[in-house]
Amino acid sequence: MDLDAFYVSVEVKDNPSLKGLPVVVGADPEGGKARGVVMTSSYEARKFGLKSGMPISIAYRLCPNAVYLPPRWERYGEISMQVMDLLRRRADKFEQTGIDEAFLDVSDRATSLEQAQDLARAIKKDIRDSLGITCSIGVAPNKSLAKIASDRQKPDGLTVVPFDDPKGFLAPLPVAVIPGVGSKTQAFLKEKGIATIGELQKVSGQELLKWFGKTGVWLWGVIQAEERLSVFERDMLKSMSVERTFGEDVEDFDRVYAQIDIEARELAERVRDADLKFKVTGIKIRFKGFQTFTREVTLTGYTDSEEALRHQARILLKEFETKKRPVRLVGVRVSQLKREKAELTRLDEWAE
Ligand code: TTP
Ligand code: MG
Repeated sequence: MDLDAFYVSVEVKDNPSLKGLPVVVGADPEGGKARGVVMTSSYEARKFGLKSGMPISIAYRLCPNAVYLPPRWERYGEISMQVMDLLRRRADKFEQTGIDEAFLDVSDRATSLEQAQDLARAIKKDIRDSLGITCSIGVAPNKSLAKIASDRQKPDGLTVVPFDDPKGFLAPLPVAVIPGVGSKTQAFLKEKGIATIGELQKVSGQELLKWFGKTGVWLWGVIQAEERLSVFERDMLKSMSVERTFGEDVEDFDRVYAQIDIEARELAERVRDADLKFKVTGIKIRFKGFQTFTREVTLTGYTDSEEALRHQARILLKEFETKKRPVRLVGVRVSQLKREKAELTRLDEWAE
């Protein structure tokens, strides 16, 4: 499952008057002069040639009338979590692989392709009815094929790979649909006269190994539909964070410190509510113009102390105080989380 135009979908959900319009989430184009990038754009905007990762200046040239919005990561994280909670209940095994994508192993609960397809339809309905956004799903005998299939009929797609002929499904597709096959690999294969997966399927595993080393082995598994990676349940969050964009860019660094104190309190509370302890503390700071920095520090032990979090975050922020540039966003983050009683951490032992 992969959500459609995710960041933009959330913006449209929260502001339905944007529906049907070209919408871009990313850097402020500043009349075409800005240097940031497009994070994502609505399918209406994609008709003008807009793409994720494209310089915002080019996007602005292609589609000056689009609605350009700054990202609201906190909100996207919230919706992502709600989607994942819905999905998890529908799977035997579940693996979230990005903010808007996940694998569901349903081989126990769906014993036929039809059942799997029905389940996919039910999931799409779930997500639409309860969250008002759409997703695309691929049903396939393995993960790499499911991922490729999920991308075939975006947006709001459902693509089922025939289990008796997965190789035939792949054969007509261009090699570029394989995740990880970028422009360099495409150019290399083109030299060899290979444009489609069908053509690539005729190349022996030995040859692929010669061309690509270990990656060739993986590639062979994908194109021969032999890949058998299991859906891997990650039972815990890797990190938690709180961040805020200031209403207007902040020049007075004391306000940045004050904000980080507030965030540290909120984050420490969330960590304790989840019965977690953390070992790594980090900060994120974004200046006007979107230049962004992160810093982190590993503590000597696990803790859930708000005081420790605030203290470390302030230390990490200090190096940026001298930059004397307007601050757009500041955030605090903890990682290496563990659901266990913390070793007693004394104040002077926090940082290594
Ligand atoms: P994707 O799933 O790659 O893109 P998408 O959901 O916007 O569109 P699609 O319908 O094609 O799936 O990425 C998910 C989110 O991750 C996306 O909404 C924004 C963010 N993102 C970036 O910030 N930068 C990028 O370069 C990409 C590709 C995504
Ligand atoms: Mg997506």
